[in-house]
Amino acid sequence: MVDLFTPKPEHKFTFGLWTVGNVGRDPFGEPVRVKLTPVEIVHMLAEVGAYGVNLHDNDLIPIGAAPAERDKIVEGFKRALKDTGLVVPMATTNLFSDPSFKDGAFTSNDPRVRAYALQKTMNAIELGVELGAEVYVFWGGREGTETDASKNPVDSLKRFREALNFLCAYVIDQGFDLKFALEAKPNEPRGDIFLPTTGAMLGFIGSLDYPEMVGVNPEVAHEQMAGLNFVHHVAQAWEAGKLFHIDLNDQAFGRYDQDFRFGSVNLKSSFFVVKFLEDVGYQGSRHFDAHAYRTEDYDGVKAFARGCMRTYLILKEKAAKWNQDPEIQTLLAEINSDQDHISSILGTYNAARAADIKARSFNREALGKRGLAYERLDQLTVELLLGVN
Ligand code: GCO
Ligand code: MN
Ligand code: MN
Repeated sequence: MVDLFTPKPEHKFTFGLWTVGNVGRDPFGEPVRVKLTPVEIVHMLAEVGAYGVNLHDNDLIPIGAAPAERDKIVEGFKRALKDTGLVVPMATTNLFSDPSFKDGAFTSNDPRVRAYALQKTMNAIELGVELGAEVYVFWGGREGTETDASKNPVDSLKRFREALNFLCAYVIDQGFDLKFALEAKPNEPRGDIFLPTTGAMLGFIGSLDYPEMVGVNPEVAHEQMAGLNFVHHVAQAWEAGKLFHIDLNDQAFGRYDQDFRFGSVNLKSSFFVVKFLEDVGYQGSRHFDAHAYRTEDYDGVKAFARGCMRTYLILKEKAAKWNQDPEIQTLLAEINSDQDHISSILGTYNAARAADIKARSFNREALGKRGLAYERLDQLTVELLLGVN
């Protein structure tokens, strides 16, 4: 059935090879689905209406593959992209699966591991650029500790900074048109991961040699694992001009890293994410970093992928409705009204303005008594989401 919410490439939905390709292994159980080839995944994504496919180097090329094998795989993959019209907007490095990275990559105490991580990343950057990627994600899954006896956190930050500076300079030296996006996560697979939130990453970017090249890739589940408000993190990243990419999925607070279908757990917060991205005119791809329940076969995986995208499109329509709803808009106008034109005396400091503000008298009691009607506003939002109005 084709309807208003049928995903199409123009919607710019992307999935990682590792997402729809997830075979359902977990710490307690073996795979439940056969492994699809990257070419099969590309065809599946085209069938469900995605725009692009993102990848880690080793999602496509087995670690340790000989150059000839690499080239053959890339050639076949490029053919699949051409046949389906899918693009590769983002690429990244797997710096977490191989045992050599068990204590981190760029923050490992062992300089040999740090050098190997640089080598692997430079090769993976070349692969990403060859496939057309414009954004390169850094998710430091193993950059952390179980015990703080093991690593000096200050040295670790210095090492991470040194690696990013090195790789930025490499990209510039190669003449690649590539931006970096740092993805924070508080824990899993490490006990604690350094720079655990998007806010921490934003602060860190200011300390880099090429801060203009580096932004963030916030993920719904990661901020929620930390018990934080995802929309606020996305907003801060956007306001800083740093929202280079986004990982959409869902997650119950306080649980393990669930990677559920977008919108499957926290509908209202998913709504505000979509509304934010659409309202500000975010132009990047809408990437889903999630996977199907372990109960599913490949029909279930397609249902999962379609579900992520349909929910996004439905919430996008709800956001447009919210923006046009007369009752909601009346309430918003009241909330944002500028009684007594006080906003004219706010703004940048100057001595006259400070004197003006000091001289005013404010009716503190009346300010405290004023009801703000956020209950009504929220209920209207909920009813709109429930399809009642
Ligand atoms: C996770 C992360 C990863 C990264 C991916 C791209 O929790 O495992 O979200 O899926 O996003 O490695 O860098
Ligand atoms: Mn994740
Ligand atoms: Mn992610």
